[in-house]
Amino acid sequence: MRRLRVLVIVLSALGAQAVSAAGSADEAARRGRSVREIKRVLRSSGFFDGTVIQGSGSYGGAYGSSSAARAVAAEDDATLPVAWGRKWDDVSKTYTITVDGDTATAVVNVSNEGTLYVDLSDDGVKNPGTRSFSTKMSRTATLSKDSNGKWKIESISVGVAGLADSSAQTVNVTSVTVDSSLSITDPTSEIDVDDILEAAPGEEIVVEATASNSTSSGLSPTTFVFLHSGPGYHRTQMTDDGTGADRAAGDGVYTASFTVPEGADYGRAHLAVDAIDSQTLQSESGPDYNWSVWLIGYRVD
Ligand SMILES: [Ca+2]
Ligand SMILES: [Ca+2]
Repeated sequence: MRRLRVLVIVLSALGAQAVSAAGSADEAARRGRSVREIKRVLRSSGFFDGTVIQGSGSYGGAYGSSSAARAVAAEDDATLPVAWGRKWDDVSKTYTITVDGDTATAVVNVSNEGTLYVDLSDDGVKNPGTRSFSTKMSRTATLSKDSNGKWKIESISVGVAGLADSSAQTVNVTSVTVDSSLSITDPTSEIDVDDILEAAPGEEIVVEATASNSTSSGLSPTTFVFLHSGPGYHRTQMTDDGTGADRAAGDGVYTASFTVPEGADYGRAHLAVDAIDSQTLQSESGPDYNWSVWLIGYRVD
């Protein structure tokens, strides 16, 4: 009798274990479904699509002329090349998704291999020197599951890009203000999708940015700052000369504006603030590429 009772207890314990194993298998399957659904939501959102976050060949202009190329006035003056650009050759992207009940967080990391083209000879010939580089971009999002069981993006961070070897990077974007309304100083803090800037075709958007650079190049300026906007990521130099939309000369706030094109596709769009160490562009062969980018989404409607 006593032996039977022990056997019953053992069987009960085994039964409980089997139920628990089936439960965690269900739970694992549910999580797997959620992760697949979240990836799909991220990919179809327009905030993580291939062109934007991967940085395709068109990002930054594969080979665009500098409108502001100027004569060297002093030995330590940094000038822009006759033409320069970048091409991204190889890209890999990883999604890290953590599901906790009806909320989830996603970290999207992108690694890029690319080539920098710098042409210093004003000879009407495209004959740039080339340098290869390795860069990375990171972006986060928070999602929640609605009452219909569908995952939705609640908030999203700025995309932050820089060198794969961050110890070699001296330049950093430190703030971006869009249309005096959206101001970002911490690129890791997420913006509620309801607060994302909305713009209509034909509307002018003013972008102001600051950047830091710990370089010892001694060049002036230490950093060139560019704005990329619109389809094809048209590149415009941001200036700190007090003209146009720039409120004050020499205050470290670089400004540029762009007009949302008439006929622009409705939906998600991006602008990017792109800070490059000026020494990178003083030679066709070196030193190594040194840059920082913040990628900011907006909505055309
Ligand atoms: Ca040339
Ligand atoms: Ca300024």
